[in-house]
This record gives sequence, C-alpha cells and structure tokens, in this order.
Amino acid sequence: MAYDPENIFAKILRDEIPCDKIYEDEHALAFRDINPQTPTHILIIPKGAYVSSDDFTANASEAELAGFLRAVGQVARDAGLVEAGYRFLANHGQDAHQEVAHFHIHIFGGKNLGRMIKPVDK
Ligand code: DGP
Repeated sequence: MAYDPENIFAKILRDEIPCDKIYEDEHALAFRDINPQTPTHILIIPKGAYVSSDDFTANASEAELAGFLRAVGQVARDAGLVEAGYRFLANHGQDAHQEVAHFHIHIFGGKNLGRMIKPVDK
C-alpha cells in the first residue's frame, strides 16, 4: 500500500490539524487518542512516512527504529505508567482494523487492562 500524505496523522505532523501533544523529538510525536479506550490512551507516531508496522519495520533506518522505540518508553515513563503497568500495541492491516494508514503505537494504561485480547471465534 502506498503512503497517502493526506492521512490524518500526516496532517497532525504538518500542524494542519491540532492534537493534544504530549511528547516530540527528532523521530516521534505523541498525542492523546481522540477516542480514548482507557484512562490513559496515547498514540506515538514516527515522523517518517510509513504506512504501518510492516512498512516501518521493513524500511525505517536503524536510527528511526531505535529513536522511535526509545520514544515509546519515554512517553510511558513521562505518563507515570511504569509502576502500575501499561500495554502498547500496533494494528497492521484489515484483520487488525487499522484505521489510520500512518504507523502508530497505542499506549494503554491507567487501569487494570485485563489479559491481552478477548478470545474470538477462530
Ligand atoms: P488504529 O485502529 O490502530 O488505526 O487506531 C487509530 C486511532 O487513531 C483510533 O484509536 C482513533 C485515533 N484517531 C483517529 N483520528 C484521530 C485524530 O484526528 N486525532 C487523534 N488524536 N486521534 C485520532
């Protein structure tokens, strides 16, 4: 899938639409999810144009990969989630219901999150 520069997170990166920004560095931007699923629900996106986790892990440079993952940890620490715990995940593609085609990691926390994902029919 080709990267669409008009996706909503690309617009956030270009400051064309607002976000509740909580962290930014050379490689990553973090902001609150517009539709939070948990008391703390943060999205972290790379600054580069990557469609999904598949694109990012295949094509990002070592510096982007390392910088982005470091940012995820920093955001969780800054949000005070380390002691109680948190979860991060990335949706790739249709089966995972990825809605926005710019790679992003969700950080969930602020409550007991239960165990992993709900069982579904195989
Ligand atoms: P995913 O299904 O993994 O692609 O999740 C996309 C998330 O992005 C979803 O939790 C809602 C969030 N989202 C969509 N549009 C916006 C927006 O304009 N601003 C913010 N802050 N979050 C958004």
